[in-house]
Amino acid sequence: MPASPRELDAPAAASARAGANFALIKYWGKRDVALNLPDVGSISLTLEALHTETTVRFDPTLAADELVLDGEPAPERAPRISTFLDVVRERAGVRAFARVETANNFPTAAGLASSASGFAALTVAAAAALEQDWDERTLSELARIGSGSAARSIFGGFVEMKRGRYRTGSDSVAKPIADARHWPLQVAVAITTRAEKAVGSTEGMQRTAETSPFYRAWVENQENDLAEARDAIANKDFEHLAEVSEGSALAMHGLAMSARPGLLYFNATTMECLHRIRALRADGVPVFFTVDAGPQVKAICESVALPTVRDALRDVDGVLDVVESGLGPGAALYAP
Ligand code: 2P0
Repeated sequence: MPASPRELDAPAAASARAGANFALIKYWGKRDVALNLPDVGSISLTLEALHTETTVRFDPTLAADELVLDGEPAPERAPRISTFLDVVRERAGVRAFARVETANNFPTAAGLASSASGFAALTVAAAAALEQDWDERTLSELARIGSGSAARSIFGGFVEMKRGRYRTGSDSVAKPIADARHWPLQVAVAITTRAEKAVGSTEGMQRTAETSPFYRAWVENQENDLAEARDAIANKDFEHLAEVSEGSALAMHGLAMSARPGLLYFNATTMECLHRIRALRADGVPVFFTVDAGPQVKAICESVALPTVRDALRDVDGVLDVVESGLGPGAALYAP
């Protein structure tokens, strides 16, 4: 029997920062919905310029968990945070509600995966506030319960998320493959709309797994893509990484389109950007694309190509803005 939870005598707080990440080899589909266990592994880049800062304060006088997002109370998003904090409280053996203040330095609605950096920052901050000396593997496992992609933002640079085999999820964790200095790629994100996406990733993945006739083929092919991407990263083989990453992104979107009803995350500007990036690469510019569950386009390039890529994307009709970032570090505490 676990010991009964400890009451806090006084408030306990900590702050952490985590970079956003996006996958080159995509996560799409879960083998367990409650624990966010992925049906496929994934490989991602953690970003430097786009991050979330989160302060969590466990306070014995609070009657419920509270959430402040970008300076505004956000009670509609609090239940997801509360469910996650219940897991943290249970592991830490502590009973106290918390006030979570979290801010992104990029628009939450812009489709730049704020759940990944958000849950990674919250995990690291909550562990420190409750004086839990959890290792990075455990932090990654916990962050995954908040959001599948958050497991990856615990680490910096190039990161691989493991599918895992255990039903508990103890082996469904991320691990670093190479740090940002190994291959300092740059990213330019073309913002094509500021509207919230129509169907969130969680729902989109479920619909795909339940209704696409191609879902098993997607799962079976993933190990090949992961192995190719690992090799390309180890060898800094840009052309090879471009081919396997674009292939994974297009396969994910093709798969999502084959769900019933089909999921359409691209808009016309998204497609224009993809053609523009392919044309640049055909002209010898080292750049490739990826697209997540929304219409923004991420262009990944060698640093020498960044000005060319940025200007080309700005020039596409319908592109509202281009946000740039290098690769960044993993989630860490900071003094606010
Ligand atoms: C990825 N995405 O690998 C994929 C590709 C979006 C498209 O991980 O339900 O917000 O919380 O596990 O992590 C976004 O999915 O989904 C995502 P949940 P999450 O980056």
